[in-house]
Amino acid sequence: MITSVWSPETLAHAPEAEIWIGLRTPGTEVADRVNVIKEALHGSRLVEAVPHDDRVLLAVHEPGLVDHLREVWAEWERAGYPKDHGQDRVVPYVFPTGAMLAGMPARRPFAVHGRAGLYCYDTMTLVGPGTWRAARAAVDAALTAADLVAGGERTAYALCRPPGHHATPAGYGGSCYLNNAAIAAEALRDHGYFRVAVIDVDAHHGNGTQAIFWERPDVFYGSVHIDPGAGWFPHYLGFAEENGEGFGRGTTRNIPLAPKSGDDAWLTGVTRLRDAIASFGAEALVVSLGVDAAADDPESPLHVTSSGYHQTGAIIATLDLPTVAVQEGGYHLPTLGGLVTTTLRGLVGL
Ligand code: SP5
Ligand code: ZN
Repeated sequence: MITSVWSPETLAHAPEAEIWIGLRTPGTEVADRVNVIKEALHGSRLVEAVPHDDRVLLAVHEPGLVDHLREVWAEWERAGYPKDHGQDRVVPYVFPTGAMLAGMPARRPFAVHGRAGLYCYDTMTLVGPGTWRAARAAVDAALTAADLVAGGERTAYALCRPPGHHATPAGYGGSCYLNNAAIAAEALRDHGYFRVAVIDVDAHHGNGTQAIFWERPDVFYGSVHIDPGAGWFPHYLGFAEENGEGFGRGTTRNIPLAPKSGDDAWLTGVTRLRDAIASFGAEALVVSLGVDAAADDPESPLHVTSSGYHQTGAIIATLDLPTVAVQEGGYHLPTLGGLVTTTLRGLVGL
């Protein structure tokens, strides 16, 4: 029904924990997510990601972030934090935000535990031995799916993990390291699609994707998500007033929903985004496909049903555009695979 792209390397990232309000809590973004989605895709064509160079990756992210993610775990281990302190993941304790710097220039910290906060904006998103390999393989999956669509396939799905939509030009957080969806959008631009849209149906606002395309007139970003103003991640961004700036004014659209919203409000939101993308005149589409707005999902209070996800796909399909779907969130392992495949079926008219 659809070609899906995955990589065994995406299993290498094992965050094990999320530090939330200082507490070590079990990680929700687990490697088994890949296995259950892959199982649910049985019967459809599944190909392995093709390695790509860093060109499109570096069009989206600052080289400092990319170098940091590539190196920091090895530096952490070499400096002895696992052996001497019992901390086997990179966890920052100081963040060089405006609150600290007050506009003054920051020095590059000598200590790795100082440097750990340089590109990281929360304590939830740990870096371990397999993090870089998995995040980089997810980028290859997104790029391979974009290649398939540019090569004539109408729809391709990238089983990316770790997810990406919270990763900003120079920052990681929200269980995301590299922004797979933004990289797919940039790749489609590169392949000659003049105007590209990202429709983000993950339960959370994709602050990273929004940041990357904030001033871009050629890439539309639209998201329906749990209202950050009701107390949900990413807390600081994702409000209806955010519409882009500069040349990008009007090419960002946010539809925050109240906790406990179900299919009706959700599908109205998806339809509004569909209409906005049609008026924008997109020639190709990226779907940031999180399924964590489902009722059973532990990470959001939204109540979208399986039928709601099928309809989500079907509404997006009425845009009739070459489409790359990129996996984002979705954390309830027993239903995750079915929610993803039902959305994909809606997307291809099945
Ligand atoms: C890609 C994606 O869906 N990222 C989700 C990021 C939201 N995580 C915020 C978690 C807030 C605290 N959750 C409490 C449970 C602690 N394990
Ligand atoms: Zn999410």
